[in-house]
Amino acid sequence: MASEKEAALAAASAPADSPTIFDKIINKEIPANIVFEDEQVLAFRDINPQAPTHIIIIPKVKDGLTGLSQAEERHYEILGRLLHTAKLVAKQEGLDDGFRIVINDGPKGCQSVYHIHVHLLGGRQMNWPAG
Ligand code: IU
Repeated sequence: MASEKEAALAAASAPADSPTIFDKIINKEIPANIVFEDEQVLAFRDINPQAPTHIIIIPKVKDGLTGLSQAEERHYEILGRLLHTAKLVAKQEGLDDGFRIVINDGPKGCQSVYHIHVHLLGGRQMNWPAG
């Protein structure tokens, strides 16, 4: 199995709007533990959780947003919606003492799936600085 770094490098060279595994989750072609869904956004539990609560929040339409580094003015609404959804899900999950939001970008940011996503992590004490 490819290492996380190899997977990130392979994905980085993929065309901007190539489908990813997240499209299959959106289209319900593969199962995911979905915790929130509306017309624009989907949130599901990470298959490899790094905290007791680890949820991935994605836009249903990528619109070229493979990662945050590709953001344009037209993405303002969806970027805000992703963060606002993270807050709603944090509340839903009972993360009342705090949580962490992470957006990995590019190979050096350890991004492995090139469909923009927000990580919501909580349920334990976080450390700083992040690794
Ligand atoms: P990253 O920021 O691109 O590294 O995050 C991708 C995340 O998606 C990572 O935490 C994976 O565990 C997670 N994930 C998932 O939840 N379900 C999947 O089918 C796949 C990855 I592939």
